Amino acid sequence: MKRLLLLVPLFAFLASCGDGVSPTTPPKAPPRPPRALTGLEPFAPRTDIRVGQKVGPLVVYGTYDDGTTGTVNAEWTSSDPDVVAIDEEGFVEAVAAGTAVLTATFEGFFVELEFVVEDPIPRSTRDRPDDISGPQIHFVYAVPSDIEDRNRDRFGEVERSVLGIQNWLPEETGKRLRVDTYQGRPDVSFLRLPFTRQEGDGFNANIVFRLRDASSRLGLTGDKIPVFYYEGQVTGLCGTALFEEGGAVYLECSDAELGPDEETVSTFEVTMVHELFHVFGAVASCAPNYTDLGGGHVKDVENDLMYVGADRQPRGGVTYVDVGRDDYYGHGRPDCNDVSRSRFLEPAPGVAAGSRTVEVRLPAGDWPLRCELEY
Ligand SMILES: [Ca+2]
Ligand SMILES: [Ca+2]
Ligand SMILES: [Zn+2]
Repeated sequence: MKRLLLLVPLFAFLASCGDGVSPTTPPKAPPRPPRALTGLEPFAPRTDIRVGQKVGPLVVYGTYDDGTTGTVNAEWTSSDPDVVAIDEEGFVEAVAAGTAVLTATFEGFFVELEFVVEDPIPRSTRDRPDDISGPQIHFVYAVPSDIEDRNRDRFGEVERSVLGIQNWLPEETGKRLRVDTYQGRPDVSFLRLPFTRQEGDGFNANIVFRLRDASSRLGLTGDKIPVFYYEGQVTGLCGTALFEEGGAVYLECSDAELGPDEETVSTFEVTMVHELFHVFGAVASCAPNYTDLGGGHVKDVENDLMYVGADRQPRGGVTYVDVGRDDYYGHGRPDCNDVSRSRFLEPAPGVAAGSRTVEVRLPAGDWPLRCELEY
């Protein structure tokens, strides 16, 4: 009895769905899926990495026939896990120098990414022999005593940041920094600091004095100014400069990538140039658009490199060096500081000011920055 009751509705259901059971009921079209997968697009933060470096997570976007995209839960495999390994969360680790192809598969589609792994750049904790004589800017990767060393010197982030600056600045000005180099590459120093991240935060803008003092361990020789990428935060500030003595950029100020590549500058590169211009004496009170807010900026155009960082606004993109060439760069007045005369700049061969190939990728909200100039 029970059995029969159960079977009857089930049979009725099957019959109504069956093909041709009743000639008066046309066969039902199968439900159309809302969209069909047409391909996969992979994303990696970068594919040129160095031994010991971890990047990720890798992400795979599905592309669909209705023009939409969405992340999919693809499966990754490495052609050579002894060169590039990938974990369950999609994080890639460079194991040894070489190349490896990572393949993502999902629902019958696959897509590949080739990774190139190089050995890390040798670390240096001392000023190495100089390629050039005279005034130079010396870049330092500085890490508080209690903070994880993220190897930004060894993994090439600082070097790419410097090269990005050296490509961008000439397009704006025709000049580049006189950078301390060793065997043709930026002579970047690593500096483990004698204070903690929290102590560093407590120093506020005065941290730049502490950084300068700590850099005595690098044994800098000659007419060099140390500038620091600092692995920590100074609440409310992205950078600080000390006239003729040093400058610092605080890496917790933004989520932007340090040294994305040599043809792109982002928050940290533009901020570093801003601080360097303070180091070189900008902006002097004789500038027509001068404001003493933050220790000497301009107040006329918010796209200006030296625009006062009084308010964070959701801007981004192009940044100009001294709009109108009247305040701090290239005005030529003998009685007012002109950064174009700085001994730390030199003509960049073969680059015309005004040409633009380097992309300025400032995330919205990262500019104007907050900065203080110390004396
Ligand atoms: Ca050197
Ligand atoms: Ca101006
Ligand atoms: Zn400033």
